[in-house]
Amino acid sequence: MFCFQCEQAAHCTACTGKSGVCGKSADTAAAQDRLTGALISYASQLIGEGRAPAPEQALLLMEGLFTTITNVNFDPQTVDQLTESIHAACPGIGFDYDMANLWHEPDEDIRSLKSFVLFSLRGMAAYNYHARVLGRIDPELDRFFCEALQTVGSECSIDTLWALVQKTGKASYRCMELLDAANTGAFGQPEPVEVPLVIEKGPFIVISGHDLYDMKCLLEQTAGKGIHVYTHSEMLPAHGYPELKQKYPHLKGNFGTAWQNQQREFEDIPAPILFTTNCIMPLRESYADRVFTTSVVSYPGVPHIGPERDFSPVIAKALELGGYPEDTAIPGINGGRSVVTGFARSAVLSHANEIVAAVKSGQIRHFFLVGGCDGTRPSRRYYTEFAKLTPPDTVILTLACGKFRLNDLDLGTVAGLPRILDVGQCNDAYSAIQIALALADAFQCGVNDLPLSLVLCWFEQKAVCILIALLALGIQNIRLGPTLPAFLSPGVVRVLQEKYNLMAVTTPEDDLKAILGEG
Ligand code: FSO
Ligand code: SF4
Repeated sequence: MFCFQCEQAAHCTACTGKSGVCGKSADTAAAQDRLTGALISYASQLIGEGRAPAPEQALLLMEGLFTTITNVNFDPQTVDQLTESIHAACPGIGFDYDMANLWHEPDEDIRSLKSFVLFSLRGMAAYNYHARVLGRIDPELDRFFCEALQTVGSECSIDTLWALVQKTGKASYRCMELLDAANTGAFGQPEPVEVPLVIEKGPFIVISGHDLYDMKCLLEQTAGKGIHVYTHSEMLPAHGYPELKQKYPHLKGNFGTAWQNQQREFEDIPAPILFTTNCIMPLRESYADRVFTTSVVSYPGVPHIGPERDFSPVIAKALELGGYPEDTAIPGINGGRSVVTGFARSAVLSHANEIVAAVKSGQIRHFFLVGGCDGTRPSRRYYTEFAKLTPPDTVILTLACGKFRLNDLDLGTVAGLPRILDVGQCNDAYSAIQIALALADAFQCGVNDLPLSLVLCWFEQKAVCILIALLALGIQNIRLGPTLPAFLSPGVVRVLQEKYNLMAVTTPEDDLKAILGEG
């Protein structure tokens, strides 16, 4: 197998053995390559027809790309079924693109740029899919996916690929915008909310992943059944949406922390766990009989809830297991009893005047965006340390599952606001960008001239598509860690450094001094 799409890539190079660091088998990796090859050929055929793909064709493309994201699908059979669906959808297809052409491309910069685009498309497809299930479709965007896939499968120059990187970044931003419109249109503008971390006694269900439509379906089907629902990892920001939180009082709180702690946190859990998207990890015996998947997630032997979203088996499992006999605080959340989320753009910008006044009067000196994906590498302690070291006259915006590195820190308030503001999921990077644009507008300067620094952590391909969007928007001076992507060649990194001053994180102390000009 060959895979280097995530931050865990073996030896910071690539996973090449019998299985990847994530637990993906060589069989699954081969099936995902076959699927991607079929998607490239399918997209090329659709582009050849000279029109945007029909909605059902675009949905198939999004499902296919989403399926290959890290920690989504561990089952080669279901991956192969998707490949067969693509073949059935375009019987005229001659042969599929061979991914070995990309992985073994002799020019490392070409391989790097094509991989950067392909992995971004995978992340973007996830956001596009979430928007799509809520009824938001952009045919131009669908057409772009086809164009970009076709280019990845074609011979082209470095200049063409750099231009494609820029276009992909813009399309990624558009995907996030579409999803923001879908989520806020369906569930309202998020509001700040304190989310309990204590699990109340009695039957409950834990729902993980990013899909708010799945969340709504589960809440509807569990209403009035004496079952409580708890979010896990990236589902935490669901509590901020009025149409979810206020309508369904049995949405009680949050269970656990970031994805990489799930095997420990789910040990002997007396409740079912529903994975709606990444990040599912290889299952441990103590909870393997109570895991369910839906949508694009698939794991061998795990019951899968189909597109009709009938969660009856999950509900039956919750009633059978019965939950905890008493209210229970789950170990691993540093003993905290609640966390706060819901500081998306509308909530933060409702304080825009106070924030601007506080910056002008010197009460707030600097803003940091510290967030992104969490992961297993011990060096990710950097982000907790960084947050702890930030001075009291600064504000930290955070988002995605990287927030669990810092969202239980008690950093107090500044100018009447909590010093840590949780903007939401990874896709809510869009919301963070809107906050930055509004501040730039208020100060009549560019985003790069604001007292704002981005200190990001990445893990999988949604973070890749956020990075490519930030670069396309011209955002400079991003600090990225804990390591730089293995798929970025030294030549590509050099250009990104020259053009955007993109840099790797160093130590919290040194980075903070450099940012605040205290070096
Ligand atoms: Fe985390 Fe996993 Fe949201 Fe990623 S849960 S690592 S960026 O999937 O998607 O932040
Ligand atoms: Fe390795 Fe990451 Fe690929 Fe898994 S997804 S095989 S850990 S590079």
